[in-house]
Amino acid sequence: MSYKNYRIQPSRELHVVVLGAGGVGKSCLTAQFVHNEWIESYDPTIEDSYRTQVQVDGRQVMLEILDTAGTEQFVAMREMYMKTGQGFLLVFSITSSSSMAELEGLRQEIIRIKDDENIPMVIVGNKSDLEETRAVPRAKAFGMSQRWGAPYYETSARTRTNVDEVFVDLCRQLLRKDDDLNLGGDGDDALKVDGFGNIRRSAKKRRRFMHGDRDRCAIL
Ligand SMILES: Nc1nc2c(ncn2[C@@H]2O[C@H](COP(=O)(O)OP(=O)(O)O)[C@@H](O)[C@H]2O)c(=O)[nH]1
Ligand SMILES: [Mg+2]
Repeated sequence: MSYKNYRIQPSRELHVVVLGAGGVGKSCLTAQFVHNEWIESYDPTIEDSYRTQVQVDGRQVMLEILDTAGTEQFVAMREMYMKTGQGFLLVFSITSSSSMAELEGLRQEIIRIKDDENIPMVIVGNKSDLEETRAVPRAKAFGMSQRWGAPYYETSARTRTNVDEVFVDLCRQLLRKDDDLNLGGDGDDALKVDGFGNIRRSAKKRRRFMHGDRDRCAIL
């Protein structure tokens, strides 16, 4: 074996959290992604985490996915998973405007808890197979995507449309953030890791990162 071309590709572990109102399809999306199966009816109170290997741009990552159920008895528990989570899928159903409105509060909470405006996120409009009962116009979701600088996908857990794409996009954002850390400079551009393994970016770098992010537009 030639050592010249041998590169160590450490397996990274990424923690993502699936958030959104009850009934939008968080568990169905997670089951489709992790197990490749459609489950018609999920216990709405089950909150569980899943580990799965994912290949992202030729890199192997171990993804830990927390499928939340909004059943936390203590605010502290919710804060804990928001702290540990490195990236978030914010899911609503295209058949429910209120489920989209709920994402605003969740995003604010994530930003507050992590004290970072640039947490990797993907906005997911699920149940795209139910076009005939759509309640959220695409333009409205696009608007939110632009405002938040987060990509928007419409998915169907039922038909498996865009299911892999949303998880892979989130992993890609996390890897990019991780690469930034490894390349990290010093002084004003320094990146710091807090006690939870989350990356903190200096104000200068944060601004640059945000502007770079404008290129990421909504994808369907
Ligand atoms: N038509 C359709 N129904 C879905 C889809 N995803 C979930 N559902 C249904 O929506 C309901 C709630 O799904 P679930 O994953 O339990 O929602 P959760 O509370 O967000 O975890 C179930 O009856 C699912 O069958 C989808 O993409 N299309
Ligand atoms: Mg569920």
